[in-house]
Amino acid sequence: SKTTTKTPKARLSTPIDKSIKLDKKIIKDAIVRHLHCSLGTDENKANNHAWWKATCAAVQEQVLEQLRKTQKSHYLNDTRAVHYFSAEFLMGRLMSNNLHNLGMFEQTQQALTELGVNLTDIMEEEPDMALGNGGLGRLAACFIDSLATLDLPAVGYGLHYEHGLFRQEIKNGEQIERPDSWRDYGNPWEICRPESIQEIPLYGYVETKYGDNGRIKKEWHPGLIVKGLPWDIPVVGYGGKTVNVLRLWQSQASDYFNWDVFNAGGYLDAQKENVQAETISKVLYPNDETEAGKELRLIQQYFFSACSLKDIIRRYKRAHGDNWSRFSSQVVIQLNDTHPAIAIPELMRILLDRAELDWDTAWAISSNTFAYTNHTLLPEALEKWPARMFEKILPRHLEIIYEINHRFMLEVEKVWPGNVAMKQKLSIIEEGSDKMVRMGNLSVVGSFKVNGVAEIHSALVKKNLFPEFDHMWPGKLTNVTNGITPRRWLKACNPKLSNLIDDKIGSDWPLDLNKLQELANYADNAKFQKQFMQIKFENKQALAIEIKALTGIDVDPKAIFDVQIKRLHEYKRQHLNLLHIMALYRRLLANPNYDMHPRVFIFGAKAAPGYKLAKDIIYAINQVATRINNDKRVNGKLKVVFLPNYRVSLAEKIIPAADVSEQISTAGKEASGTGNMKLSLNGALTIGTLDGANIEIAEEVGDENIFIFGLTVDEIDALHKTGYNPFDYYDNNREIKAILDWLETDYFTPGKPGALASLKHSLLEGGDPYKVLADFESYSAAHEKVDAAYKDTTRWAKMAILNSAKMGKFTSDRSIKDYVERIWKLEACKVDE
Ligand code: 475
Repeated sequence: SKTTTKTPKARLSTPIDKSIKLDKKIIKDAIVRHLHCSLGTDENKANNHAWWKATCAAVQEQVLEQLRKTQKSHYLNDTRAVHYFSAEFLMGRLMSNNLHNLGMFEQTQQALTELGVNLTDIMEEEPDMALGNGGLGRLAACFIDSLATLDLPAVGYGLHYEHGLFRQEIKNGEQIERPDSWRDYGNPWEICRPESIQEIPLYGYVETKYGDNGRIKKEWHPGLIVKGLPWDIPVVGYGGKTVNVLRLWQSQASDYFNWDVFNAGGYLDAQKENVQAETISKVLYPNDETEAGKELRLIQQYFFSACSLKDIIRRYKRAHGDNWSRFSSQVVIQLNDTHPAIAIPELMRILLDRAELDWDTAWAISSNTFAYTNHTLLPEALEKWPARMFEKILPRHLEIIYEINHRFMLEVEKVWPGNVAMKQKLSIIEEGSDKMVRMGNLSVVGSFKVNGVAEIHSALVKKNLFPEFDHMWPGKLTNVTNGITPRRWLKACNPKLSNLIDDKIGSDWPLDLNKLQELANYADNAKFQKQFMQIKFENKQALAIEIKALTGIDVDPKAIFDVQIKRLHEYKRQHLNLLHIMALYRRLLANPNYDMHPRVFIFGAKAAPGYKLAKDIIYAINQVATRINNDKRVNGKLKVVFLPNYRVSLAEKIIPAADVSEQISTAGKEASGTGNMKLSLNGALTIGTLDGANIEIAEEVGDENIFIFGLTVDEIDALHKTGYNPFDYYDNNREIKAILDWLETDYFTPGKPGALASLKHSLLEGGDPYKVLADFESYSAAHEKVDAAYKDTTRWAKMAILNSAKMGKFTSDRSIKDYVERIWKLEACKVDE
C-alpha cells in the first residue's frame, strides 16, 4: 500500500522485519558483486580493506533504498523538520551501527564467514569519522541516530573537514599530534551532491542605496565568493525504516572570481585564491571548550551556516514559493552551542536584503526559527569575536547585529529604566578598547528557546550565566538532559551483554530503554550475577589483549579496571586521579601488605595542542605509569595505562570492560557528561562528584549504587567566597605534601628533576583553580569504599546490574522526545514500505 501516515507522537518503530527479506545469500551475492564490479578484485586477491569496502557497498544499497523512500515521504507530507546545526559530528565508524540498525548484522556476519572472512576484522579497517572534539560532537551524533530512529524529519548540517581531530601518538611520554586523514582511501558512506552547490560571499563592503519607495536599501559587495559542495552521509534509524541525512559542506574555490586573473596570465595568483577557499574546510579546530578567536574559525562558522540556510530556503521555496509566512512553522533550527549563531544575522540579512521584508516581520520569522543549546559555563569557552574582524569578513552582518542590539537595548530600558550597568552587562556588544560581539547574548536574544544539558547545568545557566534574560523572558530558558544512543553504546559495542539481556527480558530494550528496569528483578539472582560478571570478565580479557597490543603493558583481567576517558582538561581533574594513584603507590611502598584489590587505572585523553598544562598532565600520567608498572614492589596490585589516541572506536572497546567510571569534575564545571551514562549502562560503577548528569544518575541508581564524594556546587561557591588557600591542605595533610613534593624530584623522570613541577605549581602557587586539593581526602575515602565493595563479589555484581538496569532515562531517544515536546513541536512521519 502507498499510504503515508502521520502519527501525533514520536513513534517507537517495531524492530527489524528486514531479516526476513534479506537473507544471507542475497548479502553474500551483493558483497561478491561489489568486490568484482566496484573494486575490480576477486575473492582470492581481496585483502581486508577490499572486503570492508565491498561490504559497505552492499550495505549502502539497502541504506540508499530507504533514503529514497524517506525523502519521498517527507516531500509528499511537506513536514515540519528540525535542522541540527553543529560545527562537529563525532560519528566514529558506521559499519556496525548501520548493520545493527538495518537488522542485518547476523546475516552479514554469516555471509562473510561463508566467504572465509571475519566481520569483526574487516570492521577494524574503517577509519573513525572524527569530525568533532568530544562531548558536544558525540552528542550531535547520538541525536541524529535518535531522530532517525523516532521517524522524525531531520537534517544534520555541518562541515566536511578534510582532517578531523588529530591522531595522538605518545613519544617518551609526551603527546605528539599527527594529521588525521580519514578520507585518504575514500569514504564509502558519503554521497557527493554537486547539483546542490551553494555560493557563499565573504569580505567586501556594504553600499547604502535609496530604493524607489524611498526606503534605504543595503547591498553587500563581497570581495570573495567560495563554493560549498555538500556531501551526504545517510543516517539509518534503528529498525531501518527512516534514513535521514547528515549534510556536510566542503569549501571550494569558485571559478567566478578567478577567471579574469586567470585569463590575464595570473595562473599562480588564481591558484592562491583557490588555496584560500579550500582552506576553510581543511581542518577541525582541536580546542575543546576554549575559544581561539581565529579568523578562519569565524569563516568556517559562517560558511557552513550560510550554506545550510540557503539549502533550507531552497527546499522551502520549492513548496511555498516566495511566501515566507509559513517559514518558521516548517523550519526549526537547533544551534549546537554558539558556533553556528552567525546563522541568526544571516537569516535576517536574507529576509531584509533579499526578500525585502520589513524588520519586524523578518525578526518575527527569524526569532521563531532558532533555538540554542548551551554546553558549557566555562568563561574561556564563551565565544566573542572582535567587531573589527567581523566588519572585515561580514560587514553587513555586523550592521544587522548592531540593529538587533539597538532594538534589544530598548527592551532592556523598559525593564530596567536608566540602568546603564545593566545595559552594559546584557549588550550583545561588549564595549572597550576593542569592541567584541558576544555570541552567547546574540543566541539568547535571537532564539525562542535556550536549553542547558542537565538539570544542574540548566539551573546554573539561569542563576549565573543569563539571570537577567530569564527575568525578561520567563520560560525561554529550559533544560533537556543529555542522552546516548543505546544502539551504539550497548547493543553494538557489547554484544555479549546485549545477548544476555535479550535472553532475560526480550529484545525491544534498544527502542525502549526503560525496559532494562526488568533486569533489577535479577539483581540478587546468583546465576544471573554470575553470567553478568562472566561477560564483564570476558570483555576485560579482550581489553587486556588490546592494551598489550597498544602499549606492551600486561594487565590482569582479575584486577579492577578503573577508567577515566574524556578530553584532558583541568576541570575534569585527571590530575586528581593521578595524585590518588601516587598515594596508593606510596602506601604500597610503605606497607607491602597494604590491603587493596589489584587495580588497573586506565586513561584515554587528548589535550588541545596549545594547552600546556593539559599536555604536562599527560606526560605526568605516562611517567608515573612507567615507574609503577616496572616496580616489582607493588606486587601486581597497581598498574597504570595511558591508551594513546582515544576516540569513539577505542571507547567502544574500553566501556564494556570497565568496572569503575571516573566522573570527578569540580562541581559546577561539567555541564552534563555523557561518558558517565555509557559506562554505567555497561555495568561500571561511578565514582563521581555531584556535578552534571552525575546527579541525575545518582537519582536513578540510588545512593547505594554509586560512590559520590567531594564538595557540592554550593560548597565550592562558599569556599571560593571565603578565600580558598591550597597551602592549607599542603601544610596540613602529610600525604598531600609528600605527593606534591615527589613530583619535584626525579623519581618519575630519571635524570630530569622538576620535569613534573608545573603540576605542583598549578596546585599551589597557581591557586588550584579546580579545588583538587580540597577534594583529595574525600576522593581517597570514596576509593576505599570502592575497594571494599569490589571485594564483596555478590554486592558488586548486584550494584553493577542495577546500574545497567536503571539507565533507561539516559537514552538519547528520551532527550529527543524532550526536545520535540519542549522546543521543536515536531511530528513523526512514517516511511512508506
Ligand atoms: C560538555 N566543546 C559536556 C557535552 O552536551 C557535555 C567548545 C568549544 C569549541 C569546541 N568544542 C567545544 C564543548 O563545549 C563541549 O564538548 N561541551 C560538552 O558538551 C554535551 O556532556 O559536559 O563539557
